[in-house]
Amino acid sequence: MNSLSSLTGREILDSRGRPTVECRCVLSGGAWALASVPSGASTGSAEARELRDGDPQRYLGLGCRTAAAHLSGEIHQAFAGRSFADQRQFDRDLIELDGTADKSRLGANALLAASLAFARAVALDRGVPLYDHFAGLLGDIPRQLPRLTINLFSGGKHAGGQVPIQDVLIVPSSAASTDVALSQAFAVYQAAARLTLEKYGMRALTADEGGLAPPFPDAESMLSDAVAAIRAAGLQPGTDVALAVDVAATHFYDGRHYHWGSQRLDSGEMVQLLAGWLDRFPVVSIEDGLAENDWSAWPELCRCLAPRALVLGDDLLCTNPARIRRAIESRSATALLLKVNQIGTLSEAADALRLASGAGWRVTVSARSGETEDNWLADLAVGWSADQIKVGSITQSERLAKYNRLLAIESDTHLPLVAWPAAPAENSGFAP
Ligand code: 2PG
Ligand code: MG
Repeated sequence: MNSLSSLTGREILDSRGRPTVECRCVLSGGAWALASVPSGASTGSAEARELRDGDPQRYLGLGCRTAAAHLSGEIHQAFAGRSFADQRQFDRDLIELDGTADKSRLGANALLAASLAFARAVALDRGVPLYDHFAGLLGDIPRQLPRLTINLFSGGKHAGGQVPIQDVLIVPSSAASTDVALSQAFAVYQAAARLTLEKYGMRALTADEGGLAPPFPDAESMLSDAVAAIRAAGLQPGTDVALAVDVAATHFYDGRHYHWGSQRLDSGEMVQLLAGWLDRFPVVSIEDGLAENDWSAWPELCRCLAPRALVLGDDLLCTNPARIRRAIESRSATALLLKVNQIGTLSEAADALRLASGAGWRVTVSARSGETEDNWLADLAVGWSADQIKVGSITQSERLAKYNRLLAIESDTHLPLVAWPAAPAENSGFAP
């Protein structure tokens, strides 16, 4: 491989107008690439730490000038002129240079920007598509395209908290291609926007990821409105289009109780509430149904939901191999939500993916609520043959960058779209 000539960091803005980090990586042969990193709002406490400037006079302390300066300064100094055997060596050296367990010294945002920009520059240098290069990091080839899970309705931290849960997503479960899945998502989204206007008397206001966010009276209205929108779009709920939910329960848990409207639910009651949804709605995946540290209740959640729905861990797992191992051993989940910036380097995210797949879990590659127009996530989901991808809604360009890239990859590769784990209509108690 050509040696690395330079790394340069820059502060740029994400889809919420908040600073984030972009890195430019130049190789000695002339190949160069940019990559930028996303940022969450409903973050898990075990996530690697973004470095923020903390100056209250500027972007409420959220500036990323220090992280960007580390890229152009210390990281560049340590890496320029060197050759790396592979991505793993590059990432290992980044982690060693930082020297902290949570990447807080140089910043997980700086480290991930470097890790991604290096991968993209090497792919360009090799003359291969980024998805092929990502697959090569696992010693694999791309085998399938991920099934889309698309944000329709939003609540929780992404929508001002009008309902406790964060997202109701649609899953075009029988679509044979990304192209068809997106056209179905458009039809359902339009129907949902009309329904919002009729039922709540307001234009379609959207949340951080473009999901519609009317004043739902409760979480179950989000599910029944989603079913109504699927029907109004001329599609069959549960057969053509199923539902996924990100409960994001960490964010309404006080350590003992879940604050559910005016109710206080204990863990067992929360599990029963979610299990009841599977009988009444075509829900095929439940993410963070319990809080990230409510470990003792997760096995019960798994027993009650699986195999009818995926039990997907986000805050619970934080793309962290140690937490994933614990969840596998305690049978606490059946699927991993993989967010590369939760762990901070590509190689560690690859380790997380290997662990989860090795346990027979499904994997959803996910964007963050604060995104940029960069589209590497689509290549990652294809290269790592993820089962699902979660990008957000279909109305904002930082989301469309990923969907459009998936469309391009689909037409270039003709890879098959992965089947949903089981036909939802057969598998769930929900009668369409
Ligand atoms: C999530 C993500 C994306 P955030 O909880 O799954 O929807 O949100 O990036 O705010 O953590
Ligand atoms: Mg989540």
